Amino acid sequence: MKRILVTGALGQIGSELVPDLRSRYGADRVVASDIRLPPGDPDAEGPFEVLDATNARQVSDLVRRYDVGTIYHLAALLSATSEEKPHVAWELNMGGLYKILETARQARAAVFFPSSIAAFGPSTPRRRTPQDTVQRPTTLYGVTKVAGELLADYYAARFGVDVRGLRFPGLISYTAPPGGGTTDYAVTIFYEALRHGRYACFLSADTRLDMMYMPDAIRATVGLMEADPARLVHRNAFNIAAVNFTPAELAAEIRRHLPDFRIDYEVDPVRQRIADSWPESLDDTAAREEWGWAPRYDLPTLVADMLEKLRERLRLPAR
Ligand code: AKB
Repeated sequence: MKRILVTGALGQIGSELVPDLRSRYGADRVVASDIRLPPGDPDAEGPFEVLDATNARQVSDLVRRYDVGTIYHLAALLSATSEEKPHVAWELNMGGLYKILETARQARAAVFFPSSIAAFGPSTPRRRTPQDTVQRPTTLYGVTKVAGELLADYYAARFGVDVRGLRFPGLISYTAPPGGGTTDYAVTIFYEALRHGRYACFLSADTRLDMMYMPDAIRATVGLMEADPARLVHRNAFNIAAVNFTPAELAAEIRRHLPDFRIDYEVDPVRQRIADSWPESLDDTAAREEWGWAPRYDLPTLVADMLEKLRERLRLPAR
């Protein structure tokens, strides 16, 4: 049976997607890969390979060696790091995707590509942003996401590659720490609340954005890849939405569990500018109608679960 390859497996999504795929399809069928080795035994839970996704030879050798039929291509820089290192971001986010799509075309493999709310810009309708609308992002990360969506659709239409994508909102997880995103505040706030009882937020109190708990993001990813292709009108990439809040609203919900928690605001102008260029909320009707998307976590259940799981992970005493 064909195997599954995950690039960027040690990142925020990969850290939870790989175990989920292994429990669904079998540990040996899922090859995790990243630019670096994980700590400990890399093959403890299943096969692991060091892979530079921008190296076409490495990608095609690996796909051939493991007889890969599906690639979840997660290796990318996030928005804030992409603004710091635009050239690296272009190389990895676009160069990597191109190499993956080319390999997929030759190997007749399917591809999952994560797009983002960052694929929209200030001229996009800000509230309940439609599935098909203006996409003129003003961040390099956003430019790579729109270009990626278009390239993925091109490979589907021109070469018949089964490539599908999601426009992820900010993702919240207790497994992997955040890394270089604008929505990272919504993860760091939980660590700081539990450890120190206070947090200095780099976005302003009223910055409203869509967010999603990682278990929903993983279900969406697998749900889309398992969807009947005959029902898909869209491919790259679907709006998906789950939870919508501002830093002040998230802090208020955390305070229901930790009444002494305090939030201050030390706004970072770069990340604030990025967040202000993104939609406040997305309309995910197409995903609901075409493949049955529906989130399970709302703000209260997300916060309660996140605090409980993170407390265990950080080995903090239960309250
Ligand atoms: C980021 O903040 O860069 C990401 C995203 C919204 O794509 N979490």
